[in-house]
Amino acid sequence: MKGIQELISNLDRKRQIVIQAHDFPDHDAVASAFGLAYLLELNEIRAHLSYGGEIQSQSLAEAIRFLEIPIVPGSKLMMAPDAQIIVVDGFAGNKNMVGLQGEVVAVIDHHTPPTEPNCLYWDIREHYGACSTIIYEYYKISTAEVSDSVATALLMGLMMDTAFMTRGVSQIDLEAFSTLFFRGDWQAGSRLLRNSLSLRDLGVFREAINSCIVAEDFCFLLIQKECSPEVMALVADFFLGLREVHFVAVVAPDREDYRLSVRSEDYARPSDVVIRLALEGIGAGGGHIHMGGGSIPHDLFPGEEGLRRRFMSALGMD
Ligand SMILES: [Mn+2]
Repeated sequence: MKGIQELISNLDRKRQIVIQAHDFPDHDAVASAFGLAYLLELNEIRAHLSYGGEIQSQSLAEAIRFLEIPIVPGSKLMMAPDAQIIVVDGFAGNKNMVGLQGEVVAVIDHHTPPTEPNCLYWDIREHYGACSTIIYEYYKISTAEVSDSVATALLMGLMMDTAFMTRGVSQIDLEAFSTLFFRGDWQAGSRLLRNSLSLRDLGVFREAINSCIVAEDFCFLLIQKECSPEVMALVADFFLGLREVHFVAVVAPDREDYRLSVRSEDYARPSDVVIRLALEGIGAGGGHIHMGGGSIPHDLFPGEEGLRRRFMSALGMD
């Protein structure tokens, strides 16, 4: 089993170290970066925390303030040209990772990578419910003590990615959950996660309910209103909660491209496989069995009905 010492042996202490969460990060990405930075600090290694894009989730912005997580946007970080980048909860070659200057030396992730990472150190555990669980295990193996705020952050990352332990949960996620639950502030963590929506988001739900197209157990939604990835994900979860629906695809236009969020509760039709198939030649996507995401540049968008048809054929419905 890989661990922090193996990661450290691949780092050059004399060069700057940056832990990078994926673009428009979520709770799991930020928590993993935070937990890893603290563990490196216990080993007398200083790392900077950064992310691409912006933080669009209010609940994440509040968690960062509440837990005093020292993470900054990549644009605000003075990066040395020879900086060493550690990517967490994502893959450097992915669409959801801005090109940073410096060298990607390590990847720690729980998503299926499109290709094998080309860096000194990588630790990818696809069967883990959250990247936070991998970081939990790094602490466990090195018998280091998590701080209260790291425990709370990791717990939130784990609860978010597994939808409160209802999807993609493995044995080790359960162990991390029970350890972190009593170590961190689960009350504050759950309150922040449960209150991710605001009255302002109701318009998106209204539009989604009015515009959803259901064919057999597949629900397709195109949302025209401005909508953060977090709200898209919650819309997708809401529709997956309908008894008749087992696969959901939510699409929303953004500045540069169309963004997608997909959900599946059918092991025979995993989100990541279906989205890659549906976007073949027009965009990029990935994720896990239960959830996935992707994007399509505006000029390649095949239209609402065109995209819905692509999903239907990827789902084997034609
Ligand atoms: Mn994750």
